[in-house]
Amino acid sequence: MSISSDQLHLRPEEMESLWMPFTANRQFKSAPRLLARAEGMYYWDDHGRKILDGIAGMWCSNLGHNHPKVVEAIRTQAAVLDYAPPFQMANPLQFELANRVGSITPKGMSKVFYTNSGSESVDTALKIALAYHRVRGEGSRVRLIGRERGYHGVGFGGISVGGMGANRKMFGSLITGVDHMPQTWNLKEQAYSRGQPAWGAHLADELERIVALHDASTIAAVIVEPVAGSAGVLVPPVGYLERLREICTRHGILLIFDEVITGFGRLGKAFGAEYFNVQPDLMTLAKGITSGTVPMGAVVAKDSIYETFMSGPPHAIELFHGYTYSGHPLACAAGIAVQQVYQEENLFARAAEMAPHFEAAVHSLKGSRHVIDCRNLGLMGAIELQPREGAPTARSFEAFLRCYEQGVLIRTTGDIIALTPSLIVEKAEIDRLVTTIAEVLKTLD
Ligand code: PXG
Repeated sequence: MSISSDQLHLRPEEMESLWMPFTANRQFKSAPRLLARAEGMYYWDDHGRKILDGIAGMWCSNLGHNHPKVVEAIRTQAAVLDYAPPFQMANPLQFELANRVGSITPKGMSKVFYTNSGSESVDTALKIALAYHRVRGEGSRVRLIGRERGYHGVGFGGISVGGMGANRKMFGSLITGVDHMPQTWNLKEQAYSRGQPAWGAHLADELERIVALHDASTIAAVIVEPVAGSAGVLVPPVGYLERLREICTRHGILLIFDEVITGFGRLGKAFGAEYFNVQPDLMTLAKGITSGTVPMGAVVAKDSIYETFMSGPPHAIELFHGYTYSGHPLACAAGIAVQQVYQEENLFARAAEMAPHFEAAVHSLKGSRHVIDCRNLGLMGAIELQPREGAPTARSFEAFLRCYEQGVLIRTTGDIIALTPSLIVEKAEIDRLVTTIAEVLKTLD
């Protein structure tokens, strides 16, 4: 299907009504970048220019774009059942997808609660954690612990436990009773780590300090991303997650893994929990659950947590929480097709096979102009640049714009370039990503 470029070019006045998210609106509208079509590893812009997608859309299109089986599933479902209410009712696809997701999660963790985004998944998981302790008669466990540089979406719960200053400072006092562990990345000790850094497991002991300060009896849950994504691919030091797990278990605190990015093959396994062999109590999912095709998120809970809620009279609602679009039929149809293709095409294993080539490619940028660190795990990679004197983030944003001019889509956060290709990426495409970045860095002040 082709769309004529006449239909797509926008005049400035046609862009006025839209307030764009996490975007420099005026800069964008003065030089818009419009994506018109996609297939596999590529986008095409409104001029018909082909663009290699180095970031799986935005960490979500794990299957690559417009997989024919997924397109067909969504198309078919749209004509069969457009919507069904999810409270006191259900549609059959909800069960099928929950069973599929529940079959690849860690053992004893098979209860799937649907949301529509990562942010909703995080707020849902935090609420489940608080409610769980209350149902068990430990209602004093109300504190939530996050981590500096954590990204847990943009809901009030998510920004409260999150650790990105810019995402928090405009929005008042946030939710109370939150504390933060230190982030785990250290340039001096960890620069150019391949995979997990050897240094830094002791940073988990900061949780012990926080527990001593507040007392375990006041703490409900700890939430971390197994690998921090948005903050620039901060890979957990060897032994760090194991120590967090041990401290949480010892103090009766729930451990939540935010697997919105690390889920569905990003690390070469179904989930970070499997990759690191550390089991959380709750997991938050989104993005790869439908490979970004239809908005959807989910929280996966340990069976024992679900069972704890199933204790009141059978006619009573156990959890006063949910969304109009929880388990939307189109999202479920997309999710089922996506999970099938992950399996048929063995894509998680493929990502694991591709990871060494990706690692070598990311680290080939060591020595390139402005580069101060390269790091990676699975199909997540970051290249950190020296910020320009007096103008932080300017250099990486220029790198983004120039790569885009060269037909390569990357993402930047601060002065960090992130790469996170779809699981179908070929070696030659990985090579093109890094050679383009290397060439662009040469041209930057
Ligand atoms: N948790 C994590 C770990 C995420 O990465 C969310 C929650 C929120 O998901 P929603 O679906 O509400 O956006 C995310 C989202 C980037 C980038 O380039 C990453 C995300 C979103 C936008 C940009 O780093 N992750």
